[in-house]
Amino acid sequence: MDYKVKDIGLAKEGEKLVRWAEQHMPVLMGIRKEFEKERPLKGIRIAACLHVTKETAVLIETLKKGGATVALTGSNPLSTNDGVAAYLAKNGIHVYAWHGNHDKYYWCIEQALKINPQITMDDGGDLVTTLHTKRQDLIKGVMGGTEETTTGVNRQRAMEKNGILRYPIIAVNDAMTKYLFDNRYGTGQSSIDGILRATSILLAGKKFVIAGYGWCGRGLAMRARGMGAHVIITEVDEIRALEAAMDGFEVMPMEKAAKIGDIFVTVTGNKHVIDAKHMEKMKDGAIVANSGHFDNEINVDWLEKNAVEKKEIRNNVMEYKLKNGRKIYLLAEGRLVNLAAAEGHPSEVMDMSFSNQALAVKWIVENHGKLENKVYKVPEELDREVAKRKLAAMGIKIDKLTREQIRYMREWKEGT
Ligand code: RBV
Repeated sequence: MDYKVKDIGLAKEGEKLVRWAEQHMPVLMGIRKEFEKERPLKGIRIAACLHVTKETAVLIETLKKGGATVALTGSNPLSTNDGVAAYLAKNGIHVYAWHGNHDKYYWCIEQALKINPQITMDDGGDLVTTLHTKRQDLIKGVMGGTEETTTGVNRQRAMEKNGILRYPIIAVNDAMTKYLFDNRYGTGQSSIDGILRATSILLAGKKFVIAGYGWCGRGLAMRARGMGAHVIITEVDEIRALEAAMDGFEVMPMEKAAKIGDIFVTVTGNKHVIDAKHMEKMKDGAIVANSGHFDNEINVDWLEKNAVEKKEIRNNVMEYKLKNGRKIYLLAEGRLVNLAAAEGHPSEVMDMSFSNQALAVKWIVENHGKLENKVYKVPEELDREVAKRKLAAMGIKIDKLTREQIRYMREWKEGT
C-alpha cells in the first residue's frame, strides 16, 4: 500500500471527523448504498486532486464502495486535514497529501498519477494540467475527468478552445446543485468562518470589501451583511456590478475601496485583483484574505518583497509593515482562507457537490465512448436528481403540475 501522509497515527482523529461529515451528507450516503449494491465503478482507477477534508473522505469512500481504486492528492498546500489523510491511507486509499506540502505539491500529484488513472477528478485543474504537460503518456488510458471548481473549468475550457484538451471533462462546478449552493452558501459561510477563526474580530460595523460578485461573492456579501458589516463590492462586469448595487451593496473601484476598507476578501478567479497600488493606500491594520481558488488574487509577492517587517501575529495571520509605516494583515498566505483557516465548506453543501461528482464519474464510465474531447455539463437529469434527493433528505415536499397546467404551459392561444 503506497501513500505519504504526515502521521498515520492521526487516523483515529480523522475517523471522528469523517463520521461526523457522513451524518450531514445524506444524499451522498444514499448514493454510497446504491454503489455498494451495483458496483458501477468496479475495477476503475481514479486519480483525485481535491482538498483533503472530511467531506472529501466521504466522497472517496463512496467511490471505493462503488468498486474503484483511488489515489488522492491535495488541491492546495494548506487545505489538507492530516487526520483525514491518515484515516484514508489506513483504509486503502493511496493518499499523497499533508498540511504544508508547498515544496512537494506537484510531487504529490505525480505520485497520484502512478495509479495510471482511467478517470481524473480535479479541483482547480492542476492534475489535468500535469497530465497534459508532464505525463502525456498516460492520457490514452483516461476515459474522462470531472472538475469541481470555477477556476478549473475556466482552465479546461481554455484548453478545449486551444485544441489541447485530450479527454472529456464534466464540469461539476456548473451543475445548478453545485454552484448555487456550494459557491454561494458554502463560500459565504466558510470564508467568514476562516476569517473569524484566524482573527477573532467583530464584523459588525466593519467596512468589508469583496472583490467579485459571482456566486461566491454574492454568498459572502449576504453573510457579511448578516453579521452587521458594511459591505462594499468591486467588480469589472457591468451586469454583476448593477446586481450588487440593486442588492443594496455599495459598488466602487478597488482603488477607492482600498482607502476605506477594514477587511478585504477576493473571490474573482483572477490575478492581482489586490495589487501594490491598492495595498499602499490601505488603512493601518487592514485585513486581507482570499477565497478564490489560487493564491494570486492578492499580489503577495509584492508584499513579501516590499514589506520592511514581517511577523506572524497569530496562527494564519501574518503582519506586514509597509514603507509608509502602515501594517497589513494577510490571512493564510493569501490561500483559500475558508480551507486554510477553517474546515472548508460545510458538509451539507458538499453533500450536493460531491453527489454530482459521484454520479458524474458513474456517467463517464457508462458514456465515455460517446464523448468528445470537450468540457461537458453534468446532465440535467442527474443535477435535478441531486436536488430531489436533497429535498427529500431535508423533509421538504413540493407541488406537482396538474395535467391542466402542463397543457397550459404548452399552449399559446389562451390569453387575455
Ligand atoms: N471545497 N471543498 C470543500 N469541505 O471539502 N470546501 C470547499 C470541502 C471546494 C469547493 O467545491 C470549491 O469549488 C473548491 O473547493 C475551490 O477549490
